[in-house]
Amino acid sequence: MADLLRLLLRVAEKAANVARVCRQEAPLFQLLVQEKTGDDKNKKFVQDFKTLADVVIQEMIRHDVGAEFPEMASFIHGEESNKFENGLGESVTVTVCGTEDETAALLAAVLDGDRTAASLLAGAIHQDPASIDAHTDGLAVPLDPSQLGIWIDPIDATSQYIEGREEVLEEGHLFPSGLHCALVLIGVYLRSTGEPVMGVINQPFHHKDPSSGRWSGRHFWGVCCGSVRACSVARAPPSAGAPGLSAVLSSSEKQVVKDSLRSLCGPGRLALASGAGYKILCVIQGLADVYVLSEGSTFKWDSCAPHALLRALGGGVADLAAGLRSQPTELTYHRHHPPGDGEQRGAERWANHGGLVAYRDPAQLHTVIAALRGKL
Ligand code: 2IP
Ligand code: CA
Repeated sequence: MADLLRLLLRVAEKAANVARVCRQEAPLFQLLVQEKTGDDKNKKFVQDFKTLADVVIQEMIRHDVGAEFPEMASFIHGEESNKFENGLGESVTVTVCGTEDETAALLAAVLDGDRTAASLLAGAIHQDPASIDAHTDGLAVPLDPSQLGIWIDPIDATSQYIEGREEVLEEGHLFPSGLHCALVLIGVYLRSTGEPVMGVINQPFHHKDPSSGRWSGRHFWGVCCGSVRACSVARAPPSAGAPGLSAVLSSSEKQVVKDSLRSLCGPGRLALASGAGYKILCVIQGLADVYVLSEGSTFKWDSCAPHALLRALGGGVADLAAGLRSQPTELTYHRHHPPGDGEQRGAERWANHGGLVAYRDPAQLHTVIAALRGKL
């Protein structure tokens, strides 16, 4: 299944191209940042353009993976539904068609006849990505496609993607917000147990060429199944001689969690950052030791891909509430929560309800849980 990994790296790069094109091409960018208010909201297509871009990316991944691995086609999930209603009240199901022209015609129907925007978007979807140098040669992955399912987050950290603030990143440093927080996340899990076994993360906006103004991205991958543990990121060395651990949290985290972790971590070792995927990526890269979230505000599509990379590095993503109640258990991806509860509707069914702790070192997971026990 190293072929699946290479395919996912390629489709993630295509997704990153679509994300970049939507910001670089003026007709698409205008749609992306338009404020929907009052009358305008009713005149324009009902869902916003960002949702359409998400759906298009999600459908493109479904199309490409389904073509090569038909056994997986009905187990490829994401946040969005592909049913749209345009300004005329017509319902359109967005799919990726056989040709660029057909896809453009379909998108034009959703975009209320905006052919320029539809053609630009279709062009990006049907373009072959630049070849990816992923160093996966010799990797053997003992998995069968009929055992696997996929979670896609086409663009995580939407608000940062739309706001578009540009940062010049420095290697080894965490940057709390900006375009670099937007990530394409594709995670693969085992249908039987829900374990995440393969993950691909693409960061579309990593470096901006000062002369051309063009962005280039970078990617990360990991595989963890049976005895195979492989990751494009080297294991971060333990924070040598540092007094405590370091943590990254959402800026909207509860005060009691911020306070508890601030005293656990020591001065200057608690950061706030945007994007659930970006925060887990910070842990993967060793920019923070743990990411703690006490709310059920992330979803399976946010955590599946980066979780696979953390497992490949000897860490994981645990359910915080379960850990506080009894034992830490790893998040799983095959069932909605709570199983069989008819009251959980839509996206909420797929929330990581108990919050989470992402970690590289299991000892640090236990330290965090001990520090929060009795406080939430
Ligand atoms: C969001 C996004 C947010 C995050 C939230 C995710 O996904 O990553 O940034 O909140 O949990 O579900 P926070 O930044 O406070 O951690 P999306 O942008 O795809 O909706
Ligand atoms: Ca998300």
